[in-house]
Amino acid sequence: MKQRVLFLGPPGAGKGTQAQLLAGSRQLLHLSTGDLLRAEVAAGSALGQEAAAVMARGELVSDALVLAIVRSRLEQQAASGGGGWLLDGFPRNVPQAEALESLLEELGQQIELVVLMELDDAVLLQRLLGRGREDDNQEVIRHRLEVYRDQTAPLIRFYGDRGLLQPVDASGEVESVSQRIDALLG
Ligand code: B4P
Repeated sequence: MKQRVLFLGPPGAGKGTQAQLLAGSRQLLHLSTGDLLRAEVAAGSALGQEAAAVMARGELVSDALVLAIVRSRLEQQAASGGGGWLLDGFPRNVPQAEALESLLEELGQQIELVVLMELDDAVLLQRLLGRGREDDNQEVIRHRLEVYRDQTAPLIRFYGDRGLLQPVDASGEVESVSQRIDALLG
């Protein structure tokens, strides 16, 4: 069974929804940089204050900040005996992906699968408007989609070249998408 997995895909593809389900059923550590950043914002920490305005504009928070969060969680897990993990929403650009490679090399770990969740823009927009989070208004969503195309989509090639990428149709019921992803983990 593959147990070191990344979830890649545009905003609203359902990365968070599916990662949570899969992490629960396979007992993997679920690391969502989006959730971790929102928790910092809610706590009013210095880190959260730095992230809040950037997130509200639909842009990417600084690599250094996000990397520090991921590093501390993965190191913590490795120190407490290791185990599988599921990274949701990270990496989001090539520098983050390169930094993750170095970190995993330090930890003696490897990515086993990258799930690419694919969905039409019209459905993404519909789902995000339905969710109604603070950064889910038309204008910000459009900007997040542009940021995805410019900065995150190059990771499709990055992981494709490494033979790790598996595209998944992210349309339809949550349960159907979940079954498609589950089959990829073996
Ligand atoms: P994220 O928290 O990662 O959120 P997302 O990409 O918008 O959504 P996701 O794809 O997880 O969709 P979800 O399951 O919630 O990012 C938010 C912000 O955080 C970024 O814009 C950025 O500023 C910052 N950030 C995060 N990581 C970063 C990083 N590494 N570097 C820099 N900045 C970073 O699903 C969306 C909606 O669809 C939900 O309402 C859900 O219920 C619904 N849904 C899901 N599956 C469905 C289905 N099959 N059918 C119908 N509805 C469905």
